[in-house]
Amino acid sequence: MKPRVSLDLAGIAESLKSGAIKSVYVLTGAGASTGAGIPDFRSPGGMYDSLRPELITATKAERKRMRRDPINVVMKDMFFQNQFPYLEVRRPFILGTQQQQWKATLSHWFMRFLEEEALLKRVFTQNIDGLDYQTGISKELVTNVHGSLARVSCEGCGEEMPFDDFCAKVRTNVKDIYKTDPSAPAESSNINCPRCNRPLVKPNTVLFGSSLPTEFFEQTADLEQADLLIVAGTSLVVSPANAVVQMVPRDCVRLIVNKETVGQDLGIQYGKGATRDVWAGEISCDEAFLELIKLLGWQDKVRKIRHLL
Ligand code: CNA
Ligand code: ZN
Repeated sequence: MKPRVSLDLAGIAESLKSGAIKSVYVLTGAGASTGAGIPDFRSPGGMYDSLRPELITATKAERKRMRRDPINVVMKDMFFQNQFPYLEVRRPFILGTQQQQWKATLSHWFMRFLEEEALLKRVFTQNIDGLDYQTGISKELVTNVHGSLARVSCEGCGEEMPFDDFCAKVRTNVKDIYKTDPSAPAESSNINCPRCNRPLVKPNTVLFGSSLPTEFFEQTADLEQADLLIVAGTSLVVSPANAVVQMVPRDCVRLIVNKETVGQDLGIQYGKGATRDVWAGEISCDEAFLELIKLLGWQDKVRKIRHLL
C-alpha cells in the first residue's frame, strides 16, 4: 500500500519532495497549449465555435454532418471524400508550425522540470503541436497519442513528403476563403501524393476513425507503476486516450489541472467525496503549475528559462 498523500496541491508537492511519489505520468490535451495562443477544440473561440461548415463543405450531406458534429472535420471517411475541410481548418495551425509561431508554456516546462528531478516516467500528449519538444525533454518520454504536425505523409499509401514542400502547396493551392473570398465554393486542395497520385497528403495527425499509433498501447502498459497521474488541459472526451485515467492503479493520485471539471463519467471525483483525485481549481494550466513550482521550491528553474517564455 502506498503512503497516504494529502489530497491538495501542497500534499502532492510534499510527497514529490519526500519521495513518497516517485513515478509521475502526465496526460495533456489542447488546454495545455492554449496559453501559447493555439485555440483548443471546445473552449469559446475554439474549433467548435469558429467552424463555418457552409464555406468548407461541398455537399448538403457534408454540411449536415459537420453541423451535427464539428469533429467530422477530422474524421477519416470525411477526409477521403473531401480533403478541403481538414486542410482549411488546419491551415493556420500547419503554417504557424512552419513559422515556429508558438512557444512552449510553463505547463510544458513543468514536464521538463519533472524529468530533471527524475520523477517523470512519461507524457502522453494528445496535442499535435510539438511544443513539448521545445523544452528539450527527452523524446523517448513523450508519446504523441494523436500523431504530430511535424511530419507529412499520404493517408492512403504512407509516402512521406518534406514538411516545407507540403507547406508551399498548402499556401498556393488553397484559397483563404475565410479571409479573402467568403463566397468561394469548396474545392479540393489538390495536394496529390507523388507515389499514388491521390489527394491524400496531410500532416501525420491521427484522424478520428483511424487507430492510434501502436506505441500508445505498448506504453500505457507501464501506467500500473504510476504514483501520480497529472491530467492537464483535456476535456477527456476523446477515447481511447481518455482511458489513461482508468489505467493507473487504484491508489494512484490523479491531479486534474483543467479550468473546468472533467472526467466524472470516467470515475474522476471532485469535492469531499474524492478519495484520490485532486482538482487544481478553476485556474489555467500555467497558473496551476506555477503554484506547484512554488510549493516545490523550483523557482530557480523558472528563473533560468524565463527569457524563453
Ligand atoms: P478539448 O476537447 O478542446 O479540451 C480542452 C480542455 O482544456 C477543456 O476542458 C478546456 O476547458 C480546458 N482548457 C482550455 N484552456 C485551458 C487553460 N489555459 N488552462 C486549463 N484548462 C484549459 O481538447 P482535448 O485535447 O481534450 O481534445 C482532444 C483533441 C484536440 C486532440 O485530438 C488534439 O489533437 C486536438 N487539438 C490539439 C491542439 C494542439 O495540439 N495544441 C489544438 C486543438 C485541438
Ligand atoms: Zn499515396
